[in-house]
Amino acid sequence: MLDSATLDRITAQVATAQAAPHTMPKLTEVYPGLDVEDGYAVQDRLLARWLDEGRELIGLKAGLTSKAKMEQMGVSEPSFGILMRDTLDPEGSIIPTQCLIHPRVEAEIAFVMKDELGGPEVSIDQVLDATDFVQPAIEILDSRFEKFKFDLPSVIADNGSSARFVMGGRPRRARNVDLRTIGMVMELNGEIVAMASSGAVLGHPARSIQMLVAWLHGRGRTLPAGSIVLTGGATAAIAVKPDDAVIVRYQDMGEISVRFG
Ligand code: OOG
Repeated sequence: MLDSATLDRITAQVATAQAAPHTMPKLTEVYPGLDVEDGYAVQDRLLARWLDEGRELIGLKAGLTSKAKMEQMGVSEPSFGILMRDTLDPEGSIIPTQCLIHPRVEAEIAFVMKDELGGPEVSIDQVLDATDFVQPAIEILDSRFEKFKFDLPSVIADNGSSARFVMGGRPRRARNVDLRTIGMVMELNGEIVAMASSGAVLGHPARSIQMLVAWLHGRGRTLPAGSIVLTGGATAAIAVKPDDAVIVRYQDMGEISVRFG
């Protein structure tokens, strides 16, 4: 584990790279000792800092949960991150790209929790029982690392490349749709660029929540009622630039769109 002063220094560096977006070298190149736990220690410090600034925690994200994403990024384990309320944009928003470095979009299924969930081993049934509704989401990722290249400890310290996210489409009760087989088709400027089934995320996107809850438990925490959870991109992420229009059509869950300005 890196010492506390080093973790503080890395936190300040990441916070600045996110607030006035610019790239930085991969953290493990500069701090070869940085491991996954250090990455999460940086995330904890980022959260404390953002809460101090009056920002609000609205949920959590799981990332690198599908084969497509793991292969694209060369990372073989999921990561978890935090979602702040001011990074949520309404459906149909125009997202300014001047506030982003090299944005990418991905289609996800979001869960909104009605009950607190905790413990070392919750079942899929317990996840579904604790869920208020599931809803289409587009996550806009923006790695603060050069060329979007990182390893697991570095991307965790960068809060899983989180930049913005949009929720929309048709919210459904989790038990009223078959979450293993929801088709998702992403179009960029009218052309299909990616498609997947929701089962691409660990066989069932509720597994992301299972893993998240187990991970939280290991840190003495639970998933609070009311949390939004992004379960991870089902397809590889697609790069976007100004004037791009993205729409994702979900089977039985409507569609969601976003534009870039
Ligand atoms: C890391 C974050 C991945 C997802 O849904 O897989 C992620 C990245 O690919 O930049 O959030």
